[in-house]
Amino acid sequence: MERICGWIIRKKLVGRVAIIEISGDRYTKPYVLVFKKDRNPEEYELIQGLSIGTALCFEGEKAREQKSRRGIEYVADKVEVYAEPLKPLPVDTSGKVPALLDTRIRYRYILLRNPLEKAILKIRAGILEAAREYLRKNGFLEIHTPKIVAAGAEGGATLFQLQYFEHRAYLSQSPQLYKQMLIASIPRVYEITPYFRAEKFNTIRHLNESWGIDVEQAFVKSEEDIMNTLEELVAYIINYVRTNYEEELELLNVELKPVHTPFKRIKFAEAIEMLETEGMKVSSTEDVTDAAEKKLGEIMAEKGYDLYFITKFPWSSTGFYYMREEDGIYTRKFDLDYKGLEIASGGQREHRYYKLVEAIREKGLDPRDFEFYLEAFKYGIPPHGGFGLGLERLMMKILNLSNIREAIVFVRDRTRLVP
Ligand code: AMO
Repeated sequence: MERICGWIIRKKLVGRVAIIEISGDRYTKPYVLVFKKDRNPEEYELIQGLSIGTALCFEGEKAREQKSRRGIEYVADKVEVYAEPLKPLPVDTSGKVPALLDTRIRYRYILLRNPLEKAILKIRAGILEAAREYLRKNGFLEIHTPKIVAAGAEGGATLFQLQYFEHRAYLSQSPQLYKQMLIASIPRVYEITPYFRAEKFNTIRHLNESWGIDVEQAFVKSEEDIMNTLEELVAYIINYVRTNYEEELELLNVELKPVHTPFKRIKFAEAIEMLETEGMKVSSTEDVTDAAEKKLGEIMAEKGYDLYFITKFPWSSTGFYYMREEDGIYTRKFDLDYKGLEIASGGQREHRYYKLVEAIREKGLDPRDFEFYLEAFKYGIPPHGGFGLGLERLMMKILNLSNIREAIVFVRDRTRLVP
Protein backbone atom coordinates (compact mmCIF):
# COMPACT_ATOMS: atom_id res chain seq x y z
CA MET A 1 0.00 0.00 0.00
CA GLU A 2 1.23 3.48 -0.84
CA ARG A 3 0.14 6.75 0.71
CA ILE A 4 -0.58 9.17 -2.09
CA CYS A 5 -1.50 12.83 -1.80
CA GLY A 6 -2.75 15.48 -4.18
CA TRP A 7 -5.70 17.57 -5.38
CA ILE A 8 -8.96 16.60 -7.05
CA ILE A 9 -8.93 17.93 -10.61
CA ARG A 10 -11.96 16.06 -11.94
CA LYS A 11 -14.94 14.33 -10.40
CA LYS A 12 -17.58 12.25 -12.07
CA LEU A 13 -20.55 10.53 -10.49
CA VAL A 14 -22.12 7.85 -12.66
CA GLY A 15 -24.88 5.86 -11.02
CA ARG A 16 -23.41 4.24 -7.96
CA VAL A 17 -19.82 4.93 -8.96
CA ALA A 18 -17.64 7.97 -8.11
CA ILE A 19 -14.54 8.59 -10.21
CA ILE A 20 -12.02 11.18 -9.19
CA GLU A 21 -8.75 12.27 -10.71
CA ILE A 22 -6.02 13.34 -8.32
CA SER A 23 -3.07 15.43 -9.40
CA GLY A 24 -0.17 14.16 -7.33
CA ASP A 25 3.59 14.30 -7.31
CA ARG A 26 4.93 11.13 -8.89
CA TYR A 27 3.27 11.15 -12.28
CA THR A 28 2.50 13.92 -14.69
CA LYS A 29 -0.88 12.37 -15.44
CA PRO A 30 -3.39 12.15 -12.59
CA TYR A 31 -4.26 9.19 -10.41
CA VAL A 32 -7.67 7.85 -11.33
CA LEU A 33 -9.68 6.43 -8.42
CA VAL A 34 -12.94 4.59 -8.70
CA PHE A 35 -15.19 4.17 -5.66
CA LYS A 36 -18.26 1.96 -5.85
CA LYS A 37 -21.08 2.76 -3.47
CA ASP A 38 -21.60 -0.92 -2.73
CA ARG A 39 -17.97 -1.68 -2.03
CA ASN A 40 -16.74 1.58 -0.39
CA PRO A 41 -19.89 3.22 0.96
CA GLU A 42 -17.96 5.50 3.32
CA GLU A 43 -15.50 6.80 0.71
CA TYR A 44 -18.30 7.10 -1.84
CA GLU A 45 -20.24 9.35 0.55
CA LEU A 46 -17.18 11.43 1.35
CA ILE A 47 -16.12 11.89 -2.29
CA GLN A 48 -19.62 12.85 -3.32
CA GLY A 49 -19.48 15.93 -1.12
CA LEU A 50 -15.97 17.06 -2.09
CA SER A 51 -15.33 19.85 -4.55
CA ILE A 52 -12.71 20.21 -7.26
CA GLY A 53 -9.51 21.47 -5.70
CA THR A 54 -9.77 19.51 -2.45
CA ALA A 55 -6.39 18.42 -1.09
CA LEU A 56 -6.43 14.85 0.13
CA CYS A 57 -4.41 11.71 0.72
CA PHE A 58 -5.38 8.11 0.21
CA GLU A 59 -3.91 4.70 0.62
CA GLY A 60 -3.91 2.52 -2.40
CA GLU A 61 -2.11 0.48 -4.98
CA LYS A 62 -1.87 0.52 -8.75
CA ALA A 63 -4.77 -1.34 -10.34
CA ARG A 64 -3.76 -4.51 -12.10
CA GLU A 65 -5.81 -3.57 -15.10
CA GLN A 66 -5.20 -0.07 -16.50
CA LYS A 67 -8.21 0.96 -18.57
CA SER A 68 -8.05 4.74 -18.39
CA ARG A 69 -5.96 6.70 -20.88
CA ARG A 70 -6.39 9.84 -18.82
CA GLY A 71 -4.28 8.71 -15.89
CA ILE A 72 -2.96 5.94 -13.70
CA GLU A 73 -5.68 3.87 -12.07
CA TYR A 74 -5.39 3.08 -8.42
CA VAL A 75 -7.46 0.94 -6.10
CA ALA A 76 -7.83 3.10 -3.03
CA ASP A 77 -9.32 3.45 0.42
CA LYS A 78 -8.73 5.45 3.61
CA VAL A 79 -9.29 8.86 2.06
CA GLU A 80 -8.25 11.73 4.32
CA VAL A 81 -9.18 15.31 3.47
CA TYR A 82 -6.59 17.97 4.29
CA ALA A 83 -7.93 21.20 2.79
CA GLU A 84 -11.01 22.26 0.89
CA PRO A 85 -11.15 25.33 -1.34
CA LEU A 86 -13.07 28.27 0.12
CA LYS A 87 -14.59 29.02 -3.27
CA PRO A 88 -14.67 27.50 -6.75
CA LEU A 89 -11.30 27.56 -8.50
CA PRO A 90 -10.79 30.51 -10.89
CA VAL A 91 -9.45 28.15 -13.58
CA ASP A 92 -10.34 24.70 -14.83
CA THR A 93 -7.52 22.42 -13.70
CA SER A 94 -8.91 19.51 -15.70
CA GLY A 95 -8.04 21.38 -18.89
CA LYS A 96 -11.51 21.10 -20.44
CA VAL A 97 -12.05 24.86 -20.42
CA PRO A 98 -8.82 26.49 -21.66
CA ALA A 99 -7.81 29.75 -19.99
CA LEU A 100 -6.42 32.86 -21.67
CA LEU A 101 -2.66 33.33 -21.25
CA ASP A 102 -3.19 36.21 -18.84
CA THR A 103 -5.36 34.04 -16.56
CA ARG A 104 -2.96 31.14 -16.94
CA ILE A 105 -0.08 33.29 -15.73
CA ARG A 106 -2.09 34.67 -12.83
CA TYR A 107 -3.18 31.26 -11.59
CA ARG A 108 -0.40 29.02 -12.82
CA TYR A 109 0.38 27.88 -9.31
CA ILE A 110 -3.02 26.13 -9.30
CA LEU A 111 -3.05 25.26 -13.01
CA LEU A 112 0.10 23.22 -12.45
CA ARG A 113 -2.28 20.54 -11.21
CA ASN A 114 -3.14 20.10 -14.88
CA PRO A 115 -0.94 17.53 -16.65
CA LEU A 116 -0.06 19.85 -19.54
CA GLU A 117 1.13 22.71 -17.36
CA LYS A 118 2.94 20.24 -15.14
CA ALA A 119 4.63 18.68 -18.17
CA ILE A 120 6.13 22.06 -19.14
CA LEU A 121 7.48 22.61 -15.63
CA LYS A 122 8.88 19.08 -15.48
CA ILE A 123 10.68 19.48 -18.78
CA ARG A 124 12.13 22.78 -17.55
CA ALA A 125 13.58 20.90 -14.58
CA GLY A 126 14.69 18.12 -16.95
CA ILE A 127 16.63 20.58 -19.13
CA LEU A 128 18.55 21.79 -16.07
CA GLU A 129 19.08 18.19 -14.94
CA ALA A 130 20.59 17.41 -18.35
CA ALA A 131 22.69 20.57 -18.41
CA ARG A 132 24.15 19.89 -14.98
CA GLU A 133 24.84 16.28 -15.92
CA TYR A 134 26.60 17.21 -19.17
CA LEU A 135 28.65 20.03 -17.66
CA ARG A 136 29.70 18.04 -14.59
CA LYS A 137 30.78 15.12 -16.80
CA ASN A 138 32.90 17.55 -18.81
CA GLY A 139 34.74 19.06 -15.89
CA PHE A 140 32.73 22.28 -15.38
CA LEU A 141 32.30 23.45 -11.80
CA GLU A 142 28.98 24.99 -10.73
CA ILE A 143 29.44 28.50 -9.33
CA HIS A 144 27.29 31.29 -7.92
CA THR A 145 28.02 34.95 -8.57
CA PRO A 146 26.41 38.05 -7.04
CA LYS A 147 23.10 39.30 -8.34
CA ILE A 148 23.57 42.73 -6.75
CA VAL A 149 26.36 44.34 -8.71
CA ALA A 150 28.13 47.65 -9.25
CA ALA A 151 28.52 47.38 -13.04
CA GLY A 152 26.79 45.63 -15.91
CA ALA A 153 28.35 44.01 -18.94
CA GLU A 154 25.43 44.17 -21.36
CA GLY A 155 24.84 47.90 -21.67
CA GLY A 156 23.43 50.55 -19.35
CA ALA A 157 20.00 50.77 -20.94
CA THR A 158 18.79 47.49 -19.53
CA LEU A 159 20.09 47.80 -15.96
CA PHE A 160 17.66 47.83 -13.05
CA GLN A 161 19.01 50.27 -10.53
CA LEU A 162 18.76 49.93 -6.77
CA GLN A 163 20.08 51.60 -3.66
CA TYR A 164 22.72 49.54 -1.86
CA PHE A 165 23.20 51.46 1.38
CA GLU A 166 25.17 54.53 0.29
CA HIS A 167 25.98 53.14 -3.15
CA ARG A 168 24.20 52.89 -6.46
CA ALA A 169 23.87 49.26 -7.46
CA TYR A 170 22.18 47.18 -10.14
CA LEU A 171 20.52 43.81 -10.53
CA SER A 172 22.82 41.54 -12.48
CA GLN A 173 22.10 41.35 -16.22
CA SER A 174 24.52 38.48 -16.65
CA PRO A 175 27.29 36.76 -14.66
CA GLN A 176 29.66 37.78 -17.48
CA LEU A 177 32.25 39.74 -15.49
CA TYR A 178 32.33 37.34 -12.55
CA LYS A 179 32.52 34.13 -14.54
CA GLN A 180 35.47 35.61 -16.42
CA MET A 181 37.16 36.57 -13.14
CA LEU A 182 36.81 33.02 -11.87
CA ILE A 183 38.74 31.87 -14.92
CA ALA A 184 41.72 33.20 -12.93
CA SER A 185 41.57 29.97 -10.91
CA ILE A 186 39.04 27.51 -12.31
CA PRO A 187 39.39 26.70 -16.02
CA ARG A 188 35.78 25.54 -16.51
CA VAL A 189 32.82 27.07 -14.71
CA TYR A 190 29.07 27.31 -15.16
CA GLU A 191 26.18 28.99 -13.45
CA ILE A 192 22.44 28.53 -13.71
CA THR A 193 21.32 32.04 -13.07
CA PRO A 194 18.63 34.68 -13.42
CA TYR A 195 19.25 37.59 -15.81
CA PHE A 196 17.56 40.85 -14.83
CA ARG A 197 17.02 43.16 -17.77
CA ALA A 198 15.05 46.37 -17.84
CA GLU A 199 13.88 45.88 -21.41
CA LYS A 200 10.86 48.10 -21.78
CA PHE A 201 9.23 46.39 -24.73
CA ASN A 202 6.63 43.68 -24.56
CA THR A 203 7.45 40.83 -26.92
CA ILE A 204 6.81 37.10 -27.04
CA ARG A 205 10.54 36.43 -26.61
CA HIS A 206 11.60 38.78 -23.80
CA LEU A 207 11.25 38.58 -20.03
CA ASN A 208 12.60 41.05 -17.49
CA GLU A 209 13.70 38.18 -15.29
CA SER A 210 14.81 35.20 -17.33
CA TRP A 211 17.16 32.29 -16.63
CA GLY A 212 20.33 31.24 -18.31
CA ILE A 213 22.84 28.45 -18.40
CA ASP A 214 26.04 30.45 -18.36
CA VAL A 215 29.38 28.82 -19.17
CA GLU A 216 32.98 30.00 -19.26
CA GLN A 217 35.94 27.91 -20.40
CA ALA A 218 39.67 28.67 -20.45
CA PHE A 219 42.69 27.58 -22.48
CA VAL A 220 40.81 27.76 -25.76
CA LYS A 221 42.32 28.16 -29.22
CA SER A 222 39.40 30.10 -30.66
CA GLU A 223 35.63 30.54 -30.34
CA GLU A 224 35.34 27.20 -32.15
CA ASP A 225 36.15 25.44 -28.84
CA ILE A 226 33.27 27.27 -27.17
CA MET A 227 30.88 26.48 -29.99
CA ASN A 228 31.80 22.82 -29.60
CA THR A 229 30.86 22.92 -25.92
CA LEU A 230 27.60 24.74 -26.66
CA GLU A 231 26.48 22.45 -29.48
CA GLU A 232 27.30 19.33 -27.47
CA LEU A 233 25.42 20.72 -24.49
CA VAL A 234 22.34 21.65 -26.51
CA ALA A 235 22.32 18.29 -28.31
CA TYR A 236 22.70 16.51 -24.96
CA ILE A 237 19.80 18.46 -23.46
CA ILE A 238 17.45 17.86 -26.38
CA ASN A 239 18.29 14.17 -26.65
CA TYR A 240 17.96 13.82 -22.86
CA VAL A 241 14.49 15.37 -22.92
CA ARG A 242 13.54 13.10 -25.84
CA THR A 243 14.44 9.94 -23.95
CA ASN A 244 13.51 10.89 -20.38
CA TYR A 245 10.37 12.96 -20.93
CA GLU A 246 8.54 10.94 -23.55
CA GLU A 247 5.24 11.01 -21.67
CA GLU A 248 5.37 14.78 -21.16
CA LEU A 249 6.27 15.40 -24.81
CA GLU A 250 3.35 13.26 -25.89
CA LEU A 251 0.98 15.16 -23.60
CA LEU A 252 2.21 18.41 -25.13
CA ASN A 253 1.93 16.95 -28.60
CA VAL A 254 5.59 17.63 -29.33
CA GLU A 255 7.53 15.49 -31.75
CA LEU A 256 11.17 16.11 -30.91
CA LYS A 257 13.67 14.94 -33.49
CA PRO A 258 17.05 13.65 -32.29
CA VAL A 259 19.78 16.25 -32.67
CA HIS A 260 23.21 15.63 -34.13
CA THR A 261 26.36 17.72 -33.96
CA PRO A 262 28.09 19.65 -35.43
CA PHE A 263 25.56 22.41 -36.05
CA LYS A 264 25.74 24.49 -39.21
CA ARG A 265 27.90 27.63 -39.01
CA ILE A 266 27.35 30.75 -41.09
CA LYS A 267 29.26 33.98 -40.82
CA PHE A 268 27.37 37.15 -39.89
CA ALA A 269 28.34 38.69 -43.24
CA GLU A 270 26.95 35.63 -45.07
CA ALA A 271 23.71 35.84 -43.09
CA ILE A 272 23.33 39.49 -44.09
CA GLU A 273 23.87 38.54 -47.73
CA MET A 274 21.30 35.76 -47.55
CA LEU A 275 18.78 38.15 -46.05
CA GLU A 276 19.47 40.81 -48.65
CA THR A 277 19.05 38.26 -51.43
CA GLU A 278 15.58 37.63 -49.98
CA GLY A 279 14.87 41.34 -50.29
CA MET A 280 15.26 42.23 -46.63
CA LYS A 281 16.77 45.53 -45.57
CA VAL A 282 19.41 44.73 -42.96
CA SER A 283 22.28 46.54 -41.31
CA SER A 284 25.75 45.08 -41.68
CA THR A 285 27.02 46.79 -38.53
CA GLU A 286 24.23 46.18 -36.02
CA ASP A 287 22.83 43.04 -34.44
CA VAL A 288 20.14 41.30 -36.52
CA THR A 289 16.60 42.49 -35.80
CA ASP A 290 13.86 40.13 -34.60
CA ALA A 291 12.30 40.14 -38.06
CA ALA A 292 15.61 39.34 -39.76
CA GLU A 293 16.29 36.59 -37.24
CA LYS A 294 12.93 35.03 -38.04
CA LYS A 295 13.47 35.30 -41.79
CA LEU A 296 16.89 33.69 -41.45
CA GLY A 297 15.17 30.87 -39.56
CA GLU A 298 12.94 30.29 -42.60
CA ILE A 299 15.88 30.35 -45.01
CA MET A 300 17.82 27.89 -42.84
CA ALA A 301 14.79 25.62 -42.36
CA GLU A 302 14.52 25.32 -46.15
CA LYS A 303 18.11 24.14 -46.20
CA GLY A 304 17.27 21.61 -43.50
CA TYR A 305 18.82 23.34 -40.46
CA ASP A 306 16.91 23.94 -37.23
CA LEU A 307 19.99 24.82 -35.20
CA TYR A 308 22.74 27.03 -36.61
CA PHE A 309 25.47 29.37 -35.45
CA ILE A 310 25.92 32.89 -36.74
CA THR A 311 29.60 33.67 -36.24
CA LYS A 312 31.99 36.62 -36.47
CA PHE A 313 29.69 39.44 -35.40
CA PRO A 314 30.91 42.94 -36.19
CA TRP A 315 32.59 44.77 -33.30
CA SER A 316 30.06 47.60 -33.67
CA SER A 317 27.28 45.23 -32.55
CA THR A 318 28.85 43.50 -29.55
CA GLY A 319 29.75 43.95 -25.89
CA PHE A 320 33.24 45.25 -25.05
CA TYR A 321 34.52 41.91 -23.80
CA TYR A 322 34.50 39.96 -27.09
CA MET A 323 37.84 39.43 -28.81
CA ARG A 324 38.31 41.38 -32.02
CA GLU A 325 39.79 39.86 -35.12
CA GLU A 326 42.95 41.39 -36.58
CA ASP A 327 40.88 43.35 -39.12
CA GLY A 328 39.28 45.29 -36.25
CA ILE A 329 35.86 44.95 -37.92
CA TYR A 330 34.72 41.53 -36.86
CA THR A 331 34.85 39.69 -33.53
CA ARG A 332 34.85 36.16 -32.21
CA LYS A 333 31.27 36.53 -31.05
CA PHE A 334 28.60 34.07 -32.17
CA ASP A 335 24.89 33.46 -31.65
CA LEU A 336 23.16 30.12 -31.66
CA ASP A 337 19.72 30.27 -33.29
CA TYR A 338 17.04 27.60 -33.06
CA LYS A 339 14.22 27.78 -35.62
CA GLY A 340 14.57 31.51 -36.12
CA LEU A 341 15.18 32.50 -32.50
CA GLU A 342 18.45 33.39 -30.82
CA ILE A 343 18.78 31.01 -27.88
CA ALA A 344 22.41 31.68 -26.95
CA SER A 345 25.26 34.15 -27.42
CA GLY A 346 28.90 33.69 -26.71
CA GLY A 347 32.40 33.90 -28.00
CA GLN A 348 36.04 34.21 -27.22
CA ARG A 349 36.94 37.07 -24.88
CA GLU A 350 39.66 39.67 -24.88
CA HIS A 351 42.04 38.40 -22.20
CA ARG A 352 44.92 40.86 -22.79
CA TYR A 353 44.76 43.59 -20.14
CA TYR A 354 45.71 46.60 -22.26
CA LYS A 355 43.48 45.60 -25.18
CA LEU A 356 40.59 45.12 -22.77
CA VAL A 357 41.01 48.60 -21.24
CA GLU A 358 41.12 50.02 -24.77
CA ALA A 359 37.97 48.13 -25.73
CA ILE A 360 36.09 49.47 -22.71
CA ARG A 361 37.09 53.00 -23.67
CA GLU A 362 36.18 52.48 -27.29
CA LYS A 363 32.69 51.43 -26.25
CA GLY A 364 32.34 54.74 -24.45
CA LEU A 365 32.59 53.19 -20.99
CA ASP A 366 34.82 54.19 -18.10
CA PRO A 367 37.51 51.66 -17.16
CA ARG A 368 37.28 52.91 -13.55
CA ASP A 369 33.79 51.39 -13.31
CA PHE A 370 35.32 48.03 -14.19
CA GLU A 371 38.43 48.21 -12.01
CA PHE A 372 37.52 45.17 -9.89
CA TYR A 373 37.12 43.17 -13.10
CA LEU A 374 40.16 44.50 -14.90
CA GLU A 375 42.30 43.79 -11.83
CA ALA A 376 41.83 40.05 -12.44
CA PHE A 377 43.44 40.40 -15.87
CA LYS A 378 46.74 41.39 -14.30
CA TYR A 379 47.34 37.96 -12.79
CA GLY A 380 47.48 35.53 -15.67
CA ILE A 381 44.12 35.08 -17.36
CA PRO A 382 44.51 32.63 -20.26
CA PRO A 383 42.57 32.80 -23.54
CA HIS A 384 38.99 31.92 -22.71
CA GLY A 385 35.40 32.23 -23.78
CA GLY A 386 31.91 31.17 -22.95
CA PHE A 387 28.23 31.62 -23.60
CA GLY A 388 24.85 32.33 -22.09
CA LEU A 389 22.07 29.95 -23.12
CA GLY A 390 18.56 31.28 -22.44
CA LEU A 391 16.51 28.64 -20.66
CA GLU A 392 13.05 29.94 -21.55
CA ARG A 393 14.06 30.55 -25.17
CA LEU A 394 15.35 26.99 -25.41
CA MET A 395 12.08 25.74 -23.90
CA MET A 396 10.06 27.78 -26.40
CA LYS A 397 11.72 26.02 -29.30
CA ILE A 398 11.84 22.52 -27.81
CA LEU A 399 8.15 22.67 -26.86
CA ASN A 400 6.85 24.91 -29.68
CA LEU A 401 5.57 27.45 -27.17
CA SER A 402 4.25 30.54 -28.89
CA ASN A 403 5.04 32.90 -25.99
CA ILE A 404 8.05 32.88 -23.67
CA ARG A 405 5.68 33.51 -20.75
CA GLU A 406 4.51 29.90 -21.04
CA ALA A 407 7.99 28.71 -20.07
CA ILE A 408 8.21 30.26 -16.59
CA VAL A 409 5.77 29.98 -13.70
CA PHE A 410 5.98 33.46 -12.18
CA VAL A 411 6.38 35.94 -15.01
CA ARG A 412 8.30 39.19 -14.70
CA ASP A 413 7.55 41.36 -17.70
CA ARG A 414 6.71 45.00 -18.38
CA THR A 415 3.33 44.74 -16.63
CA ARG A 416 3.77 41.94 -14.12
CA LEU A 417 5.29 42.22 -10.68
CA VAL A 418 2.78 39.87 -9.01
CA PRO A 419 2.16 37.04 -8.39
P1 AMO B 1 22.96 37.76 -24.26
O1 AMO B 1 22.65 39.14 -23.81
O2 AMO B 1 22.82 37.47 -25.71
O3 AMO B 1 24.47 37.39 -23.89
O4 AMO B 1 22.08 36.72 -23.43
C1 AMO B 1 22.28 35.35 -23.57
C2 AMO B 1 20.99 34.63 -23.86
O5 AMO B 1 20.06 34.84 -22.81
C3 AMO B 1 18.75 34.91 -23.30
N1 AMO B 1 18.17 36.20 -22.95
C4 AMO B 1 16.87 36.43 -22.70
N2 AMO B 1 15.82 35.62 -22.69
C5 AMO B 1 14.62 36.17 -22.40
N3 AMO B 1 14.41 37.46 -22.13
C6 AMO B 1 15.44 38.33 -22.13
N4 AMO B 1 15.24 39.62 -21.84
C7 AMO B 1 16.75 37.82 -22.42
N5 AMO B 1 17.98 38.36 -22.50
C8 AMO B 1 18.82 37.38 -22.82
C9 AMO B 1 18.83 34.74 -24.80
C10 AMO B 1 20.27 35.12 -25.10
O6 AMO B 1 20.76 34.49 -26.26
N6 AMO B 1 27.08 37.68 -21.41
C11 AMO B 1 26.52 37.24 -22.66
C12 AMO B 1 26.73 35.76 -22.90
C13 AMO B 1 28.17 35.35 -23.04
O7 AMO B 1 28.85 35.89 -23.98
O8 AMO B 1 28.65 34.50 -22.28
C14 AMO B 1 25.04 37.55 -22.68
O9 AMO B 1 24.41 37.81 -21.68
O10 AMO B 1 18.61 33.37 -25.11
